[in-house]
Amino acid sequence: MKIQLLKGDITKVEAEAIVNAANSSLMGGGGVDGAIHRAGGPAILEACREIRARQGKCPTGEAVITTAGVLPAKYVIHTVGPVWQGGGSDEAAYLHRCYQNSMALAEAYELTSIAFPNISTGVYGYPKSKAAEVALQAIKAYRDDYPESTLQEVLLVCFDEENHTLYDRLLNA
Ligand code: AR6
Repeated sequence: MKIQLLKGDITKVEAEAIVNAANSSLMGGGGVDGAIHRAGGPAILEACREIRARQGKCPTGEAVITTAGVLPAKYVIHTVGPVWQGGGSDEAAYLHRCYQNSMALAEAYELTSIAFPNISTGVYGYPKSKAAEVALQAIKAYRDDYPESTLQEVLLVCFDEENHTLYDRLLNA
C-alpha cells in the first residue's frame, strides 16, 4: 500500500473514493464538506438523505458511503471527525477510527484507492500536527494489519500549506 501526499482540492482527485469530513447530520456544511457537495451535485445529498432515513445520524468516528455524483471519484466516504475539546475527550481515538473505518469501508467495496482530507483540522479545531500524527499512525496500522487489502494507494490531500508541510515532514522523517 503506497501512501502519497498531494496538495490541493480533493474534489479534483481521481481516487476511487474520496473521504468527506462531514458532520453527524450528513446534510452538508462548510469546508471540504461544502466543496464536495457543490462539485459533486445533488446526487450526493440525495444518497445522504436515504442513509439518514435508514440509520439516523452518523456517530463520530463512523463512516458511510455514497455515490460521488459527477466528481471524478466513484464514491464519497463520509466520516465524522471529533470536535477538538482540549484532547481529554478521546479525540485521538475518534480521529483514528475515522481513518480506520473509512479504509475498512473502501475495502468492503473492494476499492484500490482512497483519498483523505485532513479530517477535523478546520472548523472542528483539531491541532494540525497532532491530527497528522494520528492520521499517519491509523493508516500505517491499517496497512500492517491488512497486508492483503484491496487498497493499494492512500492519498493524503492537503488543502493548506501548513498541513502539507507537516505531512511532508512526517512522511520523510
Ligand atoms: N479539498 C481538500 N481539503 C479541503 C478542502 C478541499 N476542497 N476544503 C477545505 N479543506 P473542515 P472539519 C481542508 O473545516 O474540521 C463542515 O462544515 C481544510 O483546509 O472542512 O472536519 C462539516 O459539515 C482542513 O484542513 O472539516 C462539519 O460540520 C480540512 O479540510 C465540519 O465542517 C478539514 O476542514 C467538519 O470540520
